[in-house]
Amino acid sequence: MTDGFTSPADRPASEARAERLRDEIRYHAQRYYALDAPEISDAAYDALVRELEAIEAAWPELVTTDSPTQRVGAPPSTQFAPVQHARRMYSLDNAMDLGELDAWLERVERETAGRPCAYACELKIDGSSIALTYEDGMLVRAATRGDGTTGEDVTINARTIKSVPLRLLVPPIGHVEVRGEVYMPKESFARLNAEQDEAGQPVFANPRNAAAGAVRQKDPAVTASRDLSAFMYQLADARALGIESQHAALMWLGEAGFRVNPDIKTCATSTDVHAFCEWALEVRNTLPYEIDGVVIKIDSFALHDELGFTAKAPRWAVAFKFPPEERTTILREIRVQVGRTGALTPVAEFDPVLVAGSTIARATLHNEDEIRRKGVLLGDTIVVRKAGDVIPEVVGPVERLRDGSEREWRMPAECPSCGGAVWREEDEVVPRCTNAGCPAQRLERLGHWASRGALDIDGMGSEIVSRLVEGGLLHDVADYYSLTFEQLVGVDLGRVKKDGTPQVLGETVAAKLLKSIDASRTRPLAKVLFGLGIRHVGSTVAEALAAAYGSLDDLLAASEEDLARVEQVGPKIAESVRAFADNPENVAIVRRLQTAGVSTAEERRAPERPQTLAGTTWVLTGGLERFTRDEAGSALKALGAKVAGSVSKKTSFVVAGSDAGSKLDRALELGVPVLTEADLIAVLDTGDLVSPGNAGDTPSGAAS
Ligand code: 3BA
Repeated sequence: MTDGFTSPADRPASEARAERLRDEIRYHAQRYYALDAPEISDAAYDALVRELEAIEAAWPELVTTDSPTQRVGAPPSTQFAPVQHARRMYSLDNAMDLGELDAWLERVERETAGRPCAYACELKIDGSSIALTYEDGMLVRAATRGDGTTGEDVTINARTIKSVPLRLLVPPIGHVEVRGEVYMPKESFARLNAEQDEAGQPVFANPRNAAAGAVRQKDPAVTASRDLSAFMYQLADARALGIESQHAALMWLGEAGFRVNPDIKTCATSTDVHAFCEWALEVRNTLPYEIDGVVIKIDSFALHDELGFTAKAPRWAVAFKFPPEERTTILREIRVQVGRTGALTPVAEFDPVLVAGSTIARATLHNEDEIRRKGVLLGDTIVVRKAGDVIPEVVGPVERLRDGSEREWRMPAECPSCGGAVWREEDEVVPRCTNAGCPAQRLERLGHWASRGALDIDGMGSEIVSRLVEGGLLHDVADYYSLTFEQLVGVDLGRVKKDGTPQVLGETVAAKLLKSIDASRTRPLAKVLFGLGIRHVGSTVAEALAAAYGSLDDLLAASEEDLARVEQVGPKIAESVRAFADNPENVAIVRRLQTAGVSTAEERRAPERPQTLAGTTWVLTGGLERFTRDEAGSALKALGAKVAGSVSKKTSFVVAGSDAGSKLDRALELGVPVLTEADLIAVLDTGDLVSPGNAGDTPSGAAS
């Protein structure tokens, strides 16, 4: 022990320290597990737990039953049904550096002395553990880890994850349980957080919290929209299937249809294990998902039995944890950005630093409260990192490095773009510029309309948009649709060419832009809705509203109460949509968009016809006059019929056109009713099997 609390004389100090640590850990565990809103880094949290563990190891009598060390994981919530794990889901012991890893490797080598011992090395995916149960090859249950003994039944949500097979690709075998990690790819994490920020919702600290949150959604549709994936790495009861090693278990999982991380390696020596860890550290930033270490497992299951478990974790596995990538830099400036809804967002600008694979120089500070909470001052040395390896984030100041020249930052009282009044509503954390004509807001609104997630006007980047605004060609989003070739050609791009002449928009680019603008006329309603930039209407809410109303006109006519009844739409969103619809300027823009041919209604699919022909099988033969055989086949299928290529005893009807050959002969031979094209048309028109003319009789079981 190195913490100084182990000598007998220190017992009272240790006890007091342990008590404080427990309180602190409990507090942060709640922030982390229950609220998905951690206040300290995972590394700092781990450090607190380890310090407490060290004290408790030295003073076993100080261990209390309610100590956070006495249980692993989160308390099960009441929202999902509890699931008792058939076999406990252990946790992993951590090796925080190469020294601790070596200590583990040495112990293992000692305990397995004389026998060949290989190590199965895997990347440690930063996600949320899941256990999947299959009965006779079918997925019957998905459970979170919970406290390792009892998890939560999240089956309906897990079923939305495409890499979770709903049935196994191997021949059905009674009962199979597999375990692994559900995660959110870095890119999806960044997108989700951008959306959360946009909607004024708290952002997720890392992809693990985002994945855990997504798996525990009340509405599986929300889970489905979060783009989760899963890697499986454990097969419970593998040995009942004759599988004797981790490596073989992973192969089996792959064959059974699970996603298995390809970057696995079986290492013969501790040198090889080291090399794998170094390699993982190197590729870490190039992977599309977040990893926070390497898991090293003894390959042979026979050796697992020998080594067994501690109270919390297997002795035959260890997690080598990567050090968090944090860097220090100097905070030079806090600039205020004006969003398209007028929201003023402070953005930290600091000396560029290389973190997790790329150089960052700015990070959003979200709002003034956040700056106070973090306690950063202008000129501070700050610790920065990337949340989930993606999003630049200011962790906090290094207060000891202050020299007194640092200054506190205040939100300006006027909009930095237009000088307009700034107003902060009581229940909001962000102040807003209240000037609807604010040029910064207008620019953002116009750029948003053209952006990928909205109307996706290819080539219409923020640069060109601002030039068009400056040139007086664009005021609002409807103006995009009246732009002409003559107006676009020659627009000053604000740059000079090598020869010193100003660069202007050329004919090719102008033509391309007009084509892109034209293509944007037929985007789905949800994109239009999102593009309008109604407050609190992010892309997910836009999808829900589009699905519920089908047209912009119906949506804008809806009452607040009616709107609030839509799934995922609360009173705040309903109020905001209503306020948008009540503003005549907005209505005028919508009308102009419609006049310009922008589609504001969902293409209504023809309502599905009743499946009156379900259970019947049809064969079409010979030439038809009114349609091709394919068309006739599709029409039959639309009523639930099956269409086959050859006549058998199972055929319900044969439709014989002109020059029908052997299929007709076979039908007559088997006594299958034969219909004419006229009969077929009658069936398709009515959806019913009306007395088929020359067939004479209607087979039993067919609808009349
Ligand atoms: N392997 C996480 N536990 C893991 C089976 C043991 C294990 C993990 C692992 C216990 C990863 C603890 C939760 C748990 C299944 C218990 C991995 C990863 N192996 N590759 C050794 O990639 N995050 N986590 N999961 N049982």
